[in-house]
Amino acid sequence: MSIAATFEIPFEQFLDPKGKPVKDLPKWADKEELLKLYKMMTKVRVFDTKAIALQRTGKLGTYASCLGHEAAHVGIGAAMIEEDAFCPMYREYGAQFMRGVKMSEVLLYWGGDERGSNFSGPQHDFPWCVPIATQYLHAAGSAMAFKYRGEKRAAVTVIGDGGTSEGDFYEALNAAGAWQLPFVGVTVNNKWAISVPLSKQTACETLAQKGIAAGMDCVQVDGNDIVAVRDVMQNALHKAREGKGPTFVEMLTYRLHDHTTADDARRYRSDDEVEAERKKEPLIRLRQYITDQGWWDEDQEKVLLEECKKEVDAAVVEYQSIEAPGVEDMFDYHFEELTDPLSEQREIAIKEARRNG
Ligand SMILES: Cc1ncc(C[n+]2csc(CCOP(=O)(O)OP(=O)(O)O)c2C)c(N)n1
Repeated sequence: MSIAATFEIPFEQFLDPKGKPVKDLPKWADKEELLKLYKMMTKVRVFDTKAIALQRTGKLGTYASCLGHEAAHVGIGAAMIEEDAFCPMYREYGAQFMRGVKMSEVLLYWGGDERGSNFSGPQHDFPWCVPIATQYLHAAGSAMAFKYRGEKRAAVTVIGDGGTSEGDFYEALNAAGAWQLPFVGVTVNNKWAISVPLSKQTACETLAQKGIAAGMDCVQVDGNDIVAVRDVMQNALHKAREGKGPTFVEMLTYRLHDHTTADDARRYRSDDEVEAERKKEPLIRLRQYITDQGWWDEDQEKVLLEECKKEVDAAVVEYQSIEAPGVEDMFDYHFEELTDPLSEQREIAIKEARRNG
């Protein structure tokens, strides 16, 4: 038997877990840029910690933490341009803050108010997508529209490792590959899909290789190394906007918090595993690198944490001061026209809401 085809999956990393460069950093990774990325990752972490505290004290419905994913998310956002479209799942706040989504909007959404998805910043981005994998189809569809209209824009979407087992995921990749769409699909491989470990999810050696079957360039990246994430994303996006086809990117990272605040990961993950992964988390290594360069010190760190805390606290005040939507919204935004029984129910709901204050 001869070989019909062979494939390789490249792996990209610039900073090792201790913040030491494994090769020369790309030109764009200068002091100004790396400090900007570090500050944003820190802001995301402070926000995440506060959001969990809000949920624990009954001020948010539930919340999906992004602890440990800061480099993956901020790196994605940093590589995108305004004209691109982002189709997120439900925990990519770092990418969204980079694109102008407000912290108070994220809080509003997890507080159970759909108006949080009406972003004041990016008007072309999609709302959070909790049904796993459907966002991949939204991105493929958007990318198809960009190509059809001859626009130099790309659609970016994110899915978890578990999500790559879904049919929608494969269908979107197939369409993006077959039609050579300006599409960049990311899988943030955090090793767990709630309680299902990667080893039970797939027999694939890498998730990146799932894109090979769709005929697209595939790459695996150290998702805790923001330099690698941003660089790979920048290249993939440039290629997409130039009409040179889609890319599928696997980012290796780890979910350091529970899946959401409704879950207790201690029931299925060992403390040893989590502690080993904590040592590789993204903020430690970038802080070490910028400190080694003489660009960062403890005093700057203290000032930054104070600034982030203030900004997050202000967002919480803003979130808490937004008046709850009227009960009529659930009728007005679901139906073009109300049938008689629904109109009646709408009136009853309004009266009841008034009566209960
Ligand atoms: C279509 C669909 N099936 C099941 C669920 C329930 N569900 C919510 S999150 C989740 C696991 C997702 O894991 P993964 O894709 O690895 O992403 P992660 O949350 O770990 O980042 C599941 C099964 C859902 N939201 N949508």
